[in-house]
Amino acid sequence: MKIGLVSDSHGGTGALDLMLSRPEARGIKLWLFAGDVALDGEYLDMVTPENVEVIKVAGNNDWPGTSLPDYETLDVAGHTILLTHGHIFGVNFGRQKLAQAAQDVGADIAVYGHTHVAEYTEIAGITVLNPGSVSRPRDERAGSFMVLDLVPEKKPVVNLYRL
Ligand SMILES: [Mn+2]
Repeated sequence: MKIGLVSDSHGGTGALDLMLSRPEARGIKLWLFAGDVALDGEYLDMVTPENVEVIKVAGNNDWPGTSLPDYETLDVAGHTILLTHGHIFGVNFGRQKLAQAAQDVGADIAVYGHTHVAEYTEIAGITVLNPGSVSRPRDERAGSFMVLDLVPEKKPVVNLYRL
């Protein structure tokens, strides 16, 4: 199953439109939006077809006007994903706490945002993913998103795309 990962659009809904226009984004039925800002997650939900699900969590810039959770744990295609913005796990200072939190909820994949820097790494057996910021990247000039391909019993396949 292909899952889109996107984060930190910060009002840049044009970047979300650009992302959705990309061939790599076609056919994705589940988007995970890792926060900042929540309204863009609602926009993504609005501009995708009805059978496309968007799951979103709160970012640090989504406080206090949101009822979104700080994290979600999802069982998808034989894998368990912890989705969170990451600020509550101090991701600017390392991803160990995040990996530990994933382990604590029985997740094998952690998806976060907040740093605006794309990352694909493994910490203590946890696949740790940051799709970067789709509209305000701090690693390269072009915004980014990821597509995660999940098959039960297999290692996740991860692709990063630049707009
Ligand atoms: Mn943030």
